[in-house]
Amino acid sequence: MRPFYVYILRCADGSYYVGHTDDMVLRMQQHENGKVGYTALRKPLELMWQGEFETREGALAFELQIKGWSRVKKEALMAGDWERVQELAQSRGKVASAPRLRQAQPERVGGDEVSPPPTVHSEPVEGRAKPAHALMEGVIGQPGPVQRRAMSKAITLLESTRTDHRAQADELLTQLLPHTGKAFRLGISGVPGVGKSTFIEALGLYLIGQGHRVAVLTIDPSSTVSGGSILGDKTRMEHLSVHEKAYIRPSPSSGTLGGVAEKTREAMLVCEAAGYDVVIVETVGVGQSEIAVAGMTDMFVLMQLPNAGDDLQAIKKGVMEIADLVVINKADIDKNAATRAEAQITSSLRLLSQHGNPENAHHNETLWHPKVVQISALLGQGVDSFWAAVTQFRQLQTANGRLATRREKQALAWMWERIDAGLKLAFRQHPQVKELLPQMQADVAAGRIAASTAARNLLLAHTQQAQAAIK
Ligand SMILES: Nc1nc2c(ncn2[C@@H]2O[C@H](COP(=O)(O)OP(=O)(O)OP(=O)(O)O)[C@@H](O)[C@H]2O)c(=O)[nH]1
Ligand SMILES: [Mg+2]
Repeated sequence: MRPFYVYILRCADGSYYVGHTDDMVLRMQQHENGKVGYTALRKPLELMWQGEFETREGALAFELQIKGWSRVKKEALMAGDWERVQELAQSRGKVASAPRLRQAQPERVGGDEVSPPPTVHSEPVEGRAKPAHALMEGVIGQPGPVQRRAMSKAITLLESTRTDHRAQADELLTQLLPHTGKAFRLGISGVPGVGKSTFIEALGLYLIGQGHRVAVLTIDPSSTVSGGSILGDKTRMEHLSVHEKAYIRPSPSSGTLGGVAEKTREAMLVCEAAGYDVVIVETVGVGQSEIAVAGMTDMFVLMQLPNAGDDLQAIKKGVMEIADLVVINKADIDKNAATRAEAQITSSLRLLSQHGNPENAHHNETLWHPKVVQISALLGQGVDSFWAAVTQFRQLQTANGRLATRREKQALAWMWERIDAGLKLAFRQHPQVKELLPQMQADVAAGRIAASTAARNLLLAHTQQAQAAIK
């Protein structure tokens, strides 16, 4: 008999949605399409937890139970911290009743207490975070469910905005760092619908077939506002997402692009430490997210549709300049158009490299010259030639030292980016600045004071206090 699932989704308004189903994939699609009722604000963003049950009645009973739980208790369940769930149940004088589970139940701890439901897939939120060292050991340990769980917990810790979590997160990063750096970091971008997810599914499965372990992370600029297509991507990469050698993590869904990019970089380190040797960072081709992805990967791939004009868009936005490889997808629809696009883009790239980088003007065998390949992600055609080009890029850039230089520059740029962001935050939170800011803003808006004068006044308020503290 088919199992039944109880699941928890995190919604755009910060609330949790609890539901049950006997078909997770279908249900996630329904959620994404809005077929299972939501308000605009309650749009579900991420599957946080799911448990498997023998019967519908069992699932329903457990679903009802969870629905009555406090947020803290739900989060303890998502964190897999069953002891805490029980503690919370007991502190309210109640004990959760035991669901009938499909899998063998762990031994009971005592009298009336319940055993935890088996967690098939759990991505905990802020629960009681494990000490950094234990998480690190889990991440660098044997591949399998235990490692996967440690990875999810580690990434959740890194994503947390709580200051006490941040200290642990930094400790974790420092411990993970010696185990990172061995993977190849591949950035993939393109307009919505170009076929990124379809391609990553085909590529991921191809790479797994070659013995690689593949991690996929996404930067979704729309998710910083509305939640984006997070559930969609997880379910669309249907075969890859369930493969034991693949790890797919959707975009963190809050904050600015800078914040999201920061979390993705850190998640990338977790995946590398866990031994994933190809890390793919996907982003939808709108706005600045491409630049962010190119700034954290070894190679940046731009996906294009085989219609003319599309490449002009990319040139206008300056994306073509940063592409190391351009992929023309959907070549199966119109082979001639794809070939025309290939010729056009090849010549655009040649022009760009001549104008942009004098070093590239003469063909130099030790340097990489951006290439164009045609593929059909849907039919899985061209994946091998794509990977051959990636391999060639990697070999060349390793031999000429550019890969190492690129990573060094990225690490330093990342440091400065964080310093800038940190200073800005500290500035805004500064009591004197906070006090002065509304007046200054009003004065600038009304034209009573020059913007630069207001800025100087505010900066002065900030530094004077800092200096007073030193004295
Ligand atoms: N004919 C054809 N269709 C394709 C190909 N690749 C993708 N598609 C189809 O194009 C549509 C969009 O593909 P996705 O992989 O979801 O595109 P995406 O770039 O991930 O889109 P977003 O996540 O919305 O940014 C789907 O219906 C795919 O089946 C291809 O090579 N040939
Ligand atoms: Mg997609």
